[in-house]
Amino acid sequence: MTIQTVATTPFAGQRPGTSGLRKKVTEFQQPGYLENFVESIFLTLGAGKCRHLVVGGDGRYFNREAIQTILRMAAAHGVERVLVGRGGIMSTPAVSCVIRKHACYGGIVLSASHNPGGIDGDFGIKYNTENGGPAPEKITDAIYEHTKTLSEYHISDAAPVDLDQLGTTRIENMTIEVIDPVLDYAELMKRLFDFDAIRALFASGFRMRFDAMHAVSGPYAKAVLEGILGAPAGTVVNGEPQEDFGGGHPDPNPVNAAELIAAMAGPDAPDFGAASDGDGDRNMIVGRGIAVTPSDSLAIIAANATVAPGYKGGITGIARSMPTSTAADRVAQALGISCFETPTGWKYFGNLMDANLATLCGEESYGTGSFHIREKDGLWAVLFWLNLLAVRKLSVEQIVREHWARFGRNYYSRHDYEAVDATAANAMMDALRERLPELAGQTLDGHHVSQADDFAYNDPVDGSTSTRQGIRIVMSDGSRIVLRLSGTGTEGATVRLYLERYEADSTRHDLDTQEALSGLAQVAENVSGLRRRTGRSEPTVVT
Ligand code: VG1
Ligand code: CO
Repeated sequence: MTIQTVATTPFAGQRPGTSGLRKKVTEFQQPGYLENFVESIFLTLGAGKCRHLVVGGDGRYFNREAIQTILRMAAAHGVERVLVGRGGIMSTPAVSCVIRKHACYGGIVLSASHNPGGIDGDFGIKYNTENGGPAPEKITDAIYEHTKTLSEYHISDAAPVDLDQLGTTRIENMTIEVIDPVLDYAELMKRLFDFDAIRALFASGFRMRFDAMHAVSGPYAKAVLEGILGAPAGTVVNGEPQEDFGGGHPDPNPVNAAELIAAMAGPDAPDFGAASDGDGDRNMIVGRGIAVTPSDSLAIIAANATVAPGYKGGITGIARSMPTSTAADRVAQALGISCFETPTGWKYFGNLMDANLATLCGEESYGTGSFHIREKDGLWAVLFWLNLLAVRKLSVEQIVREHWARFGRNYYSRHDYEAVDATAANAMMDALRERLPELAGQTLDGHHVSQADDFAYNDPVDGSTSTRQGIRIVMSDGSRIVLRLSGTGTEGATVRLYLERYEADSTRHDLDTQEALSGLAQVAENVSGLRRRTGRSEPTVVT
Protein backbone atom coordinates (compact mmCIF):
# COMPACT_ATOMS: atom_id res chain seq x y z
CA MET A 1 0.00 0.00 0.00
CA THR A 2 1.39 3.37 -0.95
CA ILE A 3 -0.02 6.87 -1.21
CA GLN A 4 -0.01 8.17 -4.75
CA THR A 5 -0.01 11.74 -6.02
CA VAL A 6 -2.07 11.89 -9.20
CA ALA A 7 -1.93 14.83 -11.63
CA THR A 8 -5.35 16.26 -12.50
CA THR A 9 -6.99 19.27 -14.15
CA PRO A 10 -10.09 21.12 -12.91
CA PHE A 11 -13.62 20.28 -14.05
CA ALA A 12 -15.90 23.25 -14.61
CA GLY A 13 -19.12 23.52 -12.62
CA GLN A 14 -18.23 21.81 -9.33
CA ARG A 15 -20.07 24.45 -7.31
CA PRO A 16 -22.23 22.87 -4.59
CA GLY A 17 -25.92 23.80 -4.86
CA THR A 18 -28.74 23.77 -2.30
CA SER A 19 -27.45 20.49 -0.90
CA GLY A 20 -24.01 19.55 -2.20
CA LEU A 21 -22.75 18.78 -5.69
CA ARG A 22 -25.38 16.98 -7.79
CA LYS A 23 -24.74 15.78 -11.32
CA LYS A 24 -25.61 12.95 -13.64
CA VAL A 25 -23.98 9.64 -12.70
CA THR A 26 -22.14 9.70 -16.03
CA GLU A 27 -20.53 13.02 -15.12
CA PHE A 28 -19.36 11.60 -11.79
CA GLN A 29 -17.96 8.55 -13.59
CA GLN A 30 -15.40 10.64 -15.49
CA PRO A 31 -11.90 9.78 -14.24
CA GLY A 32 -10.86 12.33 -11.61
CA TYR A 33 -14.27 14.00 -11.25
CA LEU A 34 -15.13 12.64 -7.81
CA GLU A 35 -11.47 12.66 -6.76
CA ASN A 36 -11.13 16.38 -7.56
CA PHE A 37 -14.13 17.28 -5.43
CA VAL A 38 -13.01 15.09 -2.52
CA GLU A 39 -9.47 16.52 -2.69
CA SER A 40 -11.04 19.99 -2.53
CA ILE A 41 -12.95 19.00 0.60
CA PHE A 42 -9.75 17.86 2.33
CA LEU A 43 -7.86 20.99 1.17
CA THR A 44 -10.64 23.11 2.64
CA LEU A 45 -10.54 21.27 5.96
CA GLY A 46 -6.77 21.72 6.19
CA ALA A 47 -3.98 19.18 6.65
CA GLY A 48 -4.40 16.89 9.62
CA LYS A 49 -7.62 18.53 10.83
CA CYS A 50 -10.04 15.76 10.06
CA ARG A 51 -9.09 12.78 12.21
CA HIS A 52 -12.46 11.11 12.60
CA LEU A 53 -14.85 10.97 9.67
CA VAL A 54 -18.23 9.40 8.85
CA VAL A 55 -18.92 8.21 5.30
CA GLY A 56 -22.26 6.96 4.05
CA GLY A 57 -24.62 7.20 1.15
CA ASP A 58 -28.17 6.46 0.16
CA GLY A 59 -27.14 3.31 -1.70
CA ARG A 60 -27.85 4.60 -5.18
CA TYR A 61 -25.92 3.47 -8.25
CA PHE A 62 -22.20 4.44 -7.97
CA ASN A 63 -22.40 4.59 -4.14
CA ARG A 64 -20.10 1.62 -3.55
CA GLU A 65 -17.46 2.76 -6.01
CA ALA A 66 -17.51 6.31 -4.66
CA ILE A 67 -17.11 5.11 -1.07
CA GLN A 68 -14.04 3.02 -1.94
CA THR A 69 -12.45 6.06 -3.61
CA ILE A 70 -13.26 8.32 -0.66
CA LEU A 71 -11.81 5.82 1.83
CA ARG A 72 -8.56 5.57 -0.13
CA MET A 73 -8.37 9.38 -0.30
CA ALA A 74 -9.20 9.80 3.38
CA ALA A 75 -6.30 7.45 4.22
CA ALA A 76 -4.03 9.59 2.06
CA HIS A 77 -5.05 12.73 3.96
CA GLY A 78 -4.24 11.49 7.41
CA VAL A 79 -7.71 10.53 8.60
CA GLU A 80 -7.26 8.09 11.50
CA ARG A 81 -10.71 6.54 11.79
CA VAL A 82 -13.72 6.31 9.51
CA LEU A 83 -17.17 5.07 10.43
CA VAL A 84 -19.01 3.61 7.43
CA GLY A 85 -22.52 2.22 7.26
CA ARG A 86 -22.84 -1.46 6.37
CA GLY A 87 -22.83 -1.82 2.59
CA GLY A 88 -21.77 1.83 2.46
CA ILE A 89 -25.36 2.81 3.21
CA MET A 90 -26.50 5.37 5.78
CA SER A 91 -29.49 7.68 5.66
CA THR A 92 -28.67 11.39 5.78
CA PRO A 93 -30.22 11.79 9.27
CA ALA A 94 -28.23 8.75 10.45
CA VAL A 95 -24.97 10.34 9.23
CA SER A 96 -25.84 13.44 11.24
CA CYS A 97 -26.70 11.32 14.27
CA VAL A 98 -23.46 9.29 14.04
CA ILE A 99 -21.22 12.38 13.58
CA ARG A 100 -22.69 13.88 16.75
CA LYS A 101 -22.83 10.73 18.85
CA HIS A 102 -19.26 9.66 18.04
CA ALA A 103 -17.88 13.23 18.15
CA CYS A 104 -16.45 13.03 14.62
CA TYR A 105 -14.88 15.97 12.81
CA GLY A 106 -17.32 15.67 9.93
CA GLY A 107 -18.94 13.43 7.39
CA ILE A 108 -19.20 12.86 3.67
CA VAL A 109 -22.71 12.08 2.45
CA LEU A 110 -23.26 10.50 -0.94
CA SER A 111 -26.75 11.25 -2.13
CA ALA A 112 -28.79 13.01 -4.72
CA SER A 113 -31.70 12.68 -2.32
CA HIS A 114 -35.02 12.99 -4.11
CA ASN A 115 -33.48 12.84 -7.61
CA PRO A 116 -33.87 9.55 -9.53
CA GLY A 117 -30.98 7.07 -9.41
CA GLY A 118 -29.53 4.38 -11.65
CA ILE A 119 -26.97 4.61 -14.42
CA ASP A 120 -28.98 7.32 -16.18
CA GLY A 121 -29.92 9.02 -12.92
CA ASP A 122 -28.20 11.44 -10.58
CA PHE A 123 -25.46 11.23 -7.98
CA GLY A 124 -24.35 13.68 -5.34
CA ILE A 125 -21.84 14.41 -2.62
CA LYS A 126 -21.77 16.84 0.27
CA TYR A 127 -19.74 17.55 3.36
CA ASN A 128 -21.21 17.83 6.86
CA THR A 129 -19.42 19.52 9.74
CA GLU A 130 -18.92 18.43 13.34
CA ASN A 131 -22.36 19.63 14.44
CA GLY A 132 -23.71 16.97 12.06
CA GLY A 133 -25.17 19.51 9.64
CA PRO A 134 -24.49 20.45 6.02
CA ALA A 135 -21.43 22.67 5.66
CA PRO A 136 -22.31 26.37 5.65
CA GLU A 137 -21.75 28.53 2.58
CA LYS A 138 -18.30 29.71 3.60
CA ILE A 139 -17.10 26.10 3.48
CA THR A 140 -18.93 25.13 0.29
CA ASP A 141 -17.58 28.29 -1.38
CA ALA A 142 -14.04 27.39 -0.31
CA ILE A 143 -14.44 23.85 -1.67
CA TYR A 144 -15.60 25.29 -4.98
CA GLU A 145 -12.60 27.65 -5.13
CA HIS A 146 -10.24 24.69 -4.71
CA THR A 147 -11.96 22.75 -7.50
CA LYS A 148 -11.03 25.56 -9.90
CA THR A 149 -7.28 25.42 -9.34
CA LEU A 150 -6.54 21.84 -8.45
CA SER A 151 -3.52 20.18 -10.11
CA GLU A 152 -3.17 16.95 -8.15
CA TYR A 153 -4.92 14.68 -5.70
CA HIS A 154 -3.73 12.12 -3.16
CA ILE A 155 -4.97 8.59 -2.90
CA SER A 156 -3.86 5.26 -1.50
CA ASP A 157 -3.53 2.40 -3.97
CA ALA A 158 -5.03 -0.05 -1.42
CA ALA A 159 -7.43 -2.73 -2.63
CA PRO A 160 -11.19 -2.24 -2.04
CA VAL A 161 -12.30 -3.02 1.52
CA ASP A 162 -15.22 -5.28 2.44
CA LEU A 163 -18.09 -3.03 3.50
CA ASP A 164 -20.64 -5.78 3.99
CA GLN A 165 -19.25 -7.26 7.21
CA LEU A 166 -19.53 -5.38 10.48
CA GLY A 167 -16.10 -4.91 11.98
CA THR A 168 -12.78 -3.19 11.51
CA THR A 169 -10.34 -3.08 8.59
CA ARG A 170 -7.46 -0.80 7.66
CA ILE A 171 -6.13 1.22 4.75
CA GLU A 172 -2.64 2.64 5.38
CA ASN A 173 -2.77 3.99 8.96
CA MET A 174 -6.53 4.52 8.90
CA THR A 175 -9.04 2.30 10.69
CA ILE A 176 -12.35 1.64 8.98
CA GLU A 177 -15.24 0.59 11.19
CA VAL A 178 -18.24 -0.81 9.38
CA ILE A 179 -21.21 -0.11 11.66
CA ASP A 180 -24.96 -0.65 11.72
CA PRO A 181 -26.20 2.97 11.92
CA VAL A 182 -29.77 1.81 12.58
CA LEU A 183 -28.82 1.07 16.19
CA ASP A 184 -27.54 4.58 16.98
CA TYR A 185 -30.49 6.12 15.20
CA ALA A 186 -33.13 3.98 16.93
CA GLU A 187 -31.58 4.70 20.32
CA LEU A 188 -31.92 8.44 19.69
CA MET A 189 -35.56 8.11 18.63
CA LYS A 190 -36.33 6.15 21.81
CA ARG A 191 -35.17 9.10 23.87
CA LEU A 192 -37.40 11.59 22.01
CA PHE A 193 -40.73 9.81 21.72
CA ASP A 194 -43.14 7.92 23.93
CA PHE A 195 -42.49 4.46 22.54
CA ASP A 196 -44.83 2.83 25.09
CA ALA A 197 -47.75 4.96 23.90
CA ILE A 198 -46.98 4.20 20.24
CA ARG A 199 -46.61 0.49 21.03
CA ALA A 200 -50.03 0.56 22.71
CA LEU A 201 -51.47 2.30 19.67
CA PHE A 202 -50.28 -0.45 17.33
CA ALA A 203 -51.41 -3.11 19.81
CA SER A 204 -54.93 -1.63 19.69
CA GLY A 205 -55.19 -2.46 15.98
CA PHE A 206 -54.07 0.89 14.54
CA ARG A 207 -52.92 0.33 10.96
CA MET A 208 -50.18 2.15 9.11
CA ARG A 209 -48.47 2.04 5.72
CA PHE A 210 -44.92 3.39 5.45
CA ASP A 211 -43.69 3.62 1.87
CA ALA A 212 -39.88 3.68 1.84
CA MET A 213 -39.94 4.15 -1.95
CA HIS A 214 -37.22 1.46 -2.43
CA ALA A 215 -34.82 3.87 -0.76
CA VAL A 216 -32.62 4.14 2.29
CA SER A 217 -35.16 4.49 5.10
CA GLY A 218 -36.59 0.97 4.67
CA PRO A 219 -34.24 -0.74 7.17
CA TYR A 220 -34.68 2.08 9.71
CA ALA A 221 -38.47 2.06 9.41
CA LYS A 222 -38.62 -1.75 9.68
CA ALA A 223 -36.36 -1.82 12.73
CA VAL A 224 -38.22 0.93 14.55
CA LEU A 225 -41.85 0.48 13.46
CA GLU A 226 -42.10 -3.27 12.97
CA GLY A 227 -39.26 -4.23 15.32
CA ILE A 228 -39.34 -1.99 18.38
CA LEU A 229 -42.87 -0.60 18.17
CA GLY A 230 -44.66 -3.80 17.22
CA ALA A 231 -46.37 -2.65 14.02
CA PRO A 232 -47.45 -5.70 11.99
CA ALA A 233 -45.01 -7.08 9.42
CA GLY A 234 -45.83 -5.51 6.07
CA THR A 235 -46.42 -2.04 7.57
CA VAL A 236 -43.27 -0.93 5.72
CA VAL A 237 -43.63 -1.35 1.97
CA ASN A 238 -40.95 -0.96 -0.72
CA GLY A 239 -38.53 -1.34 2.16
CA GLU A 240 -35.47 -2.82 0.42
CA PRO A 241 -33.06 -0.09 -0.74
CA GLN A 242 -32.33 -0.46 -4.44
CA GLU A 243 -29.66 1.20 -6.58
CA ASP A 244 -32.26 2.69 -8.88
CA PHE A 245 -35.11 3.03 -6.34
CA GLY A 246 -37.09 0.50 -8.33
CA GLY A 247 -37.01 2.88 -11.30
CA GLY A 248 -39.09 5.40 -9.36
CA HIS A 249 -38.62 8.97 -8.30
CA PRO A 250 -37.88 8.78 -4.56
CA ASP A 251 -39.54 12.07 -3.68
CA PRO A 252 -42.35 11.67 -1.14
CA ASN A 253 -45.07 13.90 -2.51
CA PRO A 254 -48.58 13.05 -3.68
CA VAL A 255 -47.42 12.87 -7.31
CA ASN A 256 -44.46 10.52 -6.89
CA ALA A 257 -45.99 8.51 -4.06
CA ALA A 258 -49.31 8.15 -5.90
CA GLU A 259 -49.56 4.49 -4.83
CA LEU A 260 -49.61 5.51 -1.17
CA ILE A 261 -52.15 8.27 -1.79
CA ALA A 262 -54.40 5.74 -3.55
CA ALA A 263 -54.04 3.24 -0.69
CA MET A 264 -54.96 5.97 1.79
CA ALA A 265 -58.05 6.92 -0.19
CA GLY A 266 -59.49 3.39 -0.54
CA PRO A 267 -62.38 1.95 1.48
CA ASP A 268 -59.99 -0.17 3.56
CA ALA A 269 -57.40 2.57 4.02
CA PRO A 270 -55.02 2.27 6.97
CA ASP A 271 -55.26 4.91 9.72
CA PHE A 272 -51.97 6.52 8.86
CA GLY A 273 -49.65 6.70 5.87
CA ALA A 274 -46.14 8.05 5.41
CA ALA A 275 -43.33 8.06 2.88
CA SER A 276 -39.73 9.19 2.77
CA ASP A 277 -37.18 10.06 0.09
CA GLY A 278 -33.98 8.63 -1.42
CA ASP A 279 -31.75 9.52 1.54
CA GLY A 280 -34.41 9.37 4.26
CA ASP A 281 -34.48 13.02 5.28
CA ARG A 282 -37.87 13.93 3.78
CA ASN A 283 -41.31 12.80 4.89
CA MET A 284 -44.88 12.90 3.70
CA ILE A 285 -47.68 12.52 6.23
CA VAL A 286 -51.00 11.13 5.00
CA GLY A 287 -54.26 10.45 6.81
CA ARG A 288 -57.33 8.66 5.48
CA GLY A 289 -58.18 10.70 2.42
CA ILE A 290 -55.96 13.64 3.37
CA ALA A 291 -52.32 14.46 2.58
CA VAL A 292 -50.91 16.92 5.11
CA THR A 293 -48.91 19.71 3.50
CA PRO A 294 -45.35 19.88 4.87
CA SER A 295 -45.92 23.50 5.94
CA ASP A 296 -48.99 22.45 7.94
CA SER A 297 -47.13 19.47 9.37
CA LEU A 298 -44.40 21.77 10.73
CA ALA A 299 -47.02 24.05 12.28
CA ILE A 300 -48.95 21.13 13.80
CA ILE A 301 -45.78 19.56 15.23
CA ALA A 302 -44.86 22.94 16.74
CA ALA A 303 -48.31 23.49 18.24
CA ASN A 304 -48.26 19.99 19.80
CA ALA A 305 -44.55 19.61 20.51
CA THR A 306 -44.99 18.96 24.22
CA VAL A 307 -46.82 15.65 23.65
CA ALA A 308 -43.42 14.07 22.90
CA PRO A 309 -41.13 13.49 25.88
CA GLY A 310 -38.11 14.97 24.06
CA TYR A 311 -39.92 18.30 23.76
CA LYS A 312 -42.00 18.33 26.93
CA GLY A 313 -40.18 21.41 28.22
CA GLY A 314 -41.44 23.36 25.21
CA ILE A 315 -39.65 24.72 22.17
CA THR A 316 -37.43 27.81 22.02
CA GLY A 317 -38.18 28.83 18.45
CA ILE A 318 -39.19 27.65 14.99
CA ALA A 319 -37.34 28.18 11.72
CA ARG A 320 -38.75 27.73 8.24
CA SER A 321 -37.35 28.30 4.78
CA MET A 322 -38.66 31.42 3.08
CA PRO A 323 -40.92 29.65 0.55
CA THR A 324 -42.51 27.52 3.32
CA SER A 325 -45.97 28.75 4.29
CA THR A 326 -46.40 31.08 7.23
CA ALA A 327 -48.58 28.57 9.12
CA ALA A 328 -45.72 28.00 11.57
CA ASP A 329 -45.39 31.75 12.17
CA ARG A 330 -48.92 31.80 13.60
CA VAL A 331 -48.06 29.01 16.02
CA ALA A 332 -44.86 30.78 17.07
CA GLN A 333 -46.85 33.92 17.73
CA ALA A 334 -49.36 32.04 19.87
CA LEU A 335 -46.54 30.40 21.83
CA GLY A 336 -44.69 33.70 22.21
CA ILE A 337 -41.52 32.37 20.57
CA SER A 338 -39.49 33.48 17.54
CA CYS A 339 -40.02 32.23 14.02
CA PHE A 340 -36.98 32.56 11.75
CA GLU A 341 -37.20 32.78 7.97
CA THR A 342 -34.14 31.35 6.21
CA PRO A 343 -33.10 30.64 2.61
CA THR A 344 -33.95 27.26 1.09
CA GLY A 345 -31.68 24.42 2.24
CA TRP A 346 -31.05 22.82 5.62
CA LYS A 347 -27.57 24.38 5.99
CA TYR A 348 -29.13 27.65 7.13
CA PHE A 349 -30.81 26.06 10.16
CA GLY A 350 -27.60 24.76 11.78
CA ASN A 351 -26.50 27.99 13.46
CA LEU A 352 -29.99 28.64 14.84
CA MET A 353 -30.14 25.18 16.39
CA ASP A 354 -26.55 25.33 17.69
CA ALA A 355 -27.40 28.63 19.40
CA ASN A 356 -30.61 27.11 20.79
CA LEU A 357 -32.68 29.74 19.01
CA ALA A 358 -34.74 27.18 17.09
CA THR A 359 -35.90 23.75 18.24
CA LEU A 360 -37.97 22.81 15.18
CA CYS A 361 -37.21 23.51 11.53
CA GLY A 362 -39.07 22.81 8.33
CA GLU A 363 -39.29 23.29 4.60
CA GLU A 364 -42.23 23.12 2.23
CA SER A 365 -40.37 20.43 0.28
CA TYR A 366 -41.42 17.65 2.68
CA GLY A 367 -38.60 18.32 5.12
CA THR A 368 -39.05 18.57 8.88
CA GLY A 369 -36.64 18.14 11.75
CA SER A 370 -35.44 19.28 15.12
CA PHE A 371 -32.35 20.00 17.19
CA HIS A 372 -31.85 16.27 17.89
CA ILE A 373 -29.58 16.27 14.81
CA ARG A 374 -28.66 18.88 12.17
CA GLU A 375 -30.40 17.39 9.13
CA LYS A 376 -34.05 17.07 8.33
CA ASP A 377 -35.32 13.67 9.39
CA GLY A 378 -38.07 11.72 7.65
CA LEU A 379 -38.66 8.94 10.18
CA TRP A 380 -38.45 11.42 13.07
CA ALA A 381 -41.42 13.34 11.64
CA VAL A 382 -43.36 10.09 11.21
CA LEU A 383 -42.63 9.10 14.82
CA PHE A 384 -43.71 12.52 16.02
CA TRP A 385 -47.05 12.07 14.26
CA LEU A 386 -47.45 8.57 15.71
CA ASN A 387 -46.75 9.97 19.18
CA LEU A 388 -49.32 12.71 18.58
CA LEU A 389 -51.96 10.27 17.30
CA ALA A 390 -51.30 7.96 20.25
CA VAL A 391 -51.76 10.75 22.79
CA ARG A 392 -54.61 12.69 21.21
CA LYS A 393 -56.56 9.65 19.99
CA LEU A 394 -57.89 11.60 17.00
CA SER A 395 -57.54 10.91 13.28
CA VAL A 396 -55.02 12.76 11.13
CA GLU A 397 -57.85 14.67 9.50
CA GLN A 398 -59.34 15.69 12.86
CA ILE A 399 -55.97 16.99 14.02
CA VAL A 400 -55.46 18.99 10.83
CA ARG A 401 -58.98 20.47 10.90
CA GLU A 402 -58.72 21.35 14.55
CA HIS A 403 -55.45 23.15 13.77
CA TRP A 404 -57.01 25.12 10.92
CA ALA A 405 -60.00 26.04 13.09
CA ARG A 406 -57.66 27.48 15.69
CA PHE A 407 -55.01 29.13 13.52
CA GLY A 408 -56.68 29.50 10.12
CA ARG A 409 -55.70 27.62 6.96
CA ASN A 410 -52.77 28.52 4.73
CA TYR A 411 -53.72 27.19 1.29
CA TYR A 412 -50.38 26.30 -0.25
CA SER A 413 -48.99 24.81 -3.45
CA ARG A 414 -45.73 24.55 -5.35
CA HIS A 415 -45.64 24.47 -9.15
CA ASP A 416 -42.41 23.13 -10.64
CA TYR A 417 -41.35 23.80 -14.21
CA GLU A 418 -38.58 21.25 -14.65
CA ALA A 419 -35.71 21.14 -17.15
CA VAL A 420 -36.63 24.40 -18.83
CA ASP A 421 -34.15 26.37 -20.91
CA ALA A 422 -31.71 27.92 -18.41
CA THR A 423 -31.25 31.11 -20.40
CA ALA A 424 -35.01 31.71 -20.56
CA ALA A 425 -35.40 30.96 -16.84
CA ASN A 426 -32.62 33.36 -15.88
CA ALA A 427 -34.00 36.06 -18.17
CA MET A 428 -37.41 35.66 -16.54
CA MET A 429 -35.94 36.02 -13.04
CA ASP A 430 -33.77 39.01 -14.09
CA ALA A 431 -36.70 40.83 -15.66
CA LEU A 432 -38.85 40.26 -12.59
CA ARG A 433 -36.06 41.34 -10.27
CA GLU A 434 -35.83 44.62 -12.15
CA ARG A 435 -39.54 45.26 -11.73
CA LEU A 436 -39.58 44.63 -7.99
CA PRO A 437 -39.10 48.25 -6.85
CA GLU A 438 -42.18 49.39 -8.77
CA LEU A 439 -44.41 46.48 -7.65
CA ALA A 440 -44.81 47.42 -3.99
CA GLY A 441 -47.93 49.53 -3.59
CA GLN A 442 -49.51 48.31 -6.85
CA THR A 443 -52.75 46.38 -7.06
CA LEU A 444 -52.48 43.29 -9.27
CA ASP A 445 -55.83 41.77 -10.20
CA GLY A 446 -57.33 42.87 -6.92
CA HIS A 447 -54.28 41.86 -4.84
CA HIS A 448 -52.57 44.77 -3.13
CA VAL A 449 -48.79 44.26 -3.06
CA SER A 450 -47.32 45.25 0.30
CA GLN A 451 -43.78 44.01 -0.28
CA ALA A 452 -41.75 42.83 -3.27
CA ASP A 453 -38.10 41.87 -2.93
CA ASP A 454 -35.35 39.37 -3.64
CA PHE A 455 -34.94 37.58 -0.32
CA ALA A 456 -31.68 38.20 1.54
CA TYR A 457 -30.83 36.52 4.83
CA ASN A 458 -28.67 37.86 7.60
CA ASP A 459 -27.66 35.02 9.87
CA PRO A 460 -28.29 36.30 13.41
CA VAL A 461 -25.61 34.01 14.83
CA ASP A 462 -22.54 34.49 12.64
CA GLY A 463 -23.58 37.68 10.82
CA SER A 464 -23.13 36.17 7.34
CA THR A 465 -25.37 37.37 4.53
CA SER A 466 -26.90 35.35 1.69
CA THR A 467 -28.48 37.27 -1.15
CA ARG A 468 -30.66 36.45 -4.18
CA GLN A 469 -32.49 33.65 -2.36
CA GLY A 470 -35.82 33.94 -4.18
CA ILE A 471 -38.23 36.60 -5.32
CA ARG A 472 -41.23 37.16 -3.08
CA ILE A 473 -44.30 39.24 -3.72
CA VAL A 474 -46.31 39.62 -0.54
CA MET A 475 -49.90 40.89 -0.57
CA SER A 476 -51.48 42.97 2.15
CA ASP A 477 -53.72 40.02 3.17
CA GLY A 478 -50.62 37.86 3.74
CA SER A 479 -50.93 35.95 0.45
CA ARG A 480 -47.58 35.33 -1.21
CA ILE A 481 -46.08 34.51 -4.58
CA VAL A 482 -42.50 33.21 -4.46
CA LEU A 483 -40.29 32.35 -7.43
CA ARG A 484 -36.85 30.81 -7.36
CA LEU A 485 -34.60 28.56 -9.37
CA SER A 486 -33.84 25.12 -7.97
CA GLY A 487 -30.32 24.36 -6.82
CA THR A 488 -30.60 20.56 -6.93
CA GLY A 489 -31.54 19.86 -10.55
CA THR A 490 -29.12 18.40 -13.09
CA GLU A 491 -30.81 19.33 -16.36
CA GLY A 492 -31.38 22.88 -17.62
CA ALA A 493 -33.13 24.97 -14.98
CA THR A 494 -36.07 24.15 -12.72
CA VAL A 495 -38.32 27.07 -11.82
CA ARG A 496 -40.27 26.74 -8.61
CA LEU A 497 -43.37 28.87 -8.16
CA TYR A 498 -44.79 28.84 -4.62
CA LEU A 499 -48.30 30.11 -3.91
CA GLU A 500 -49.85 30.80 -0.53
CA ARG A 501 -53.18 32.24 0.61
CA TYR A 502 -54.43 32.59 4.15
CA GLU A 503 -58.04 31.88 5.10
CA ALA A 504 -59.12 32.53 8.68
CA ASP A 505 -62.80 31.64 8.20
CA SER A 506 -63.32 27.96 9.01
CA THR A 507 -66.43 27.77 6.83
CA ARG A 508 -64.02 28.31 3.93
CA HIS A 509 -61.52 25.58 4.76
CA ASP A 510 -62.91 23.07 2.26
CA LEU A 511 -61.89 24.68 -1.00
CA ASP A 512 -59.85 22.75 -3.53
CA THR A 513 -56.26 23.97 -3.07
CA GLN A 514 -55.61 24.72 -6.74
CA GLU A 515 -58.93 26.55 -7.05
CA ALA A 516 -58.19 28.55 -3.92
CA LEU A 517 -54.87 29.60 -5.45
CA SER A 518 -55.89 30.05 -9.09
CA GLY A 519 -56.17 33.84 -8.81
CA LEU A 520 -52.66 34.11 -7.38
CA ALA A 521 -51.33 31.73 -10.05
CA GLN A 522 -52.70 34.06 -12.70
CA VAL A 523 -51.10 37.09 -11.04
CA ALA A 524 -47.81 35.20 -10.93
CA GLU A 525 -48.02 34.47 -14.66
CA ASN A 526 -48.96 38.05 -15.51
CA VAL A 527 -46.14 39.52 -13.52
CA SER A 528 -43.38 37.02 -14.46
CA GLY A 529 -44.34 35.69 -17.90
CA LEU A 530 -43.11 32.32 -16.64
CA ARG A 531 -45.08 30.16 -19.08
CA ARG A 532 -44.66 32.52 -21.97
CA ARG A 533 -40.92 32.86 -21.52
CA THR A 534 -40.22 29.15 -20.92
CA GLY A 535 -42.63 27.99 -23.61
CA ARG A 536 -44.49 25.74 -21.16
CA SER A 537 -48.25 25.63 -20.99
CA GLU A 538 -48.34 24.07 -17.52
CA PRO A 539 -46.11 23.01 -14.64
CA THR A 540 -44.30 19.65 -14.75
CA VAL A 541 -45.29 18.81 -11.17
CA VAL A 542 -47.85 20.38 -8.87
CA THR A 543 -47.63 19.57 -5.16
C1 VG1 B 1 -34.81 21.28 -2.87
C2 VG1 B 1 -35.86 21.78 -1.90
C3 VG1 B 1 -35.20 22.26 -0.61
C4 VG1 B 1 -34.35 21.12 -0.02
C5 VG1 B 1 -33.37 20.62 -1.07
C6 VG1 B 1 -32.60 19.43 -0.59
O1 VG1 B 1 -33.94 22.33 -3.21
O2 VG1 B 1 -36.61 22.81 -2.48
O3 VG1 B 1 -36.18 22.68 0.29
O4 VG1 B 1 -33.65 21.58 1.10
O5 VG1 B 1 -34.07 20.24 -2.25
O6 VG1 B 1 -33.45 18.40 -0.17
P1 VG1 B 1 -34.08 23.16 -4.59
O7 VG1 B 1 -32.91 24.09 -4.60
O8 VG1 B 1 -34.10 22.17 -5.69
O9 VG1 B 1 -35.38 23.87 -4.49
V1 VG1 B 1 -32.95 16.81 -0.27
O10 VG1 B 1 -33.99 15.92 0.59
O11 VG1 B 1 -33.12 16.65 -1.86
O12 VG1 B 1 -31.35 16.81 -0.02
CO1 CO C 1 -33.40 14.07 0.83
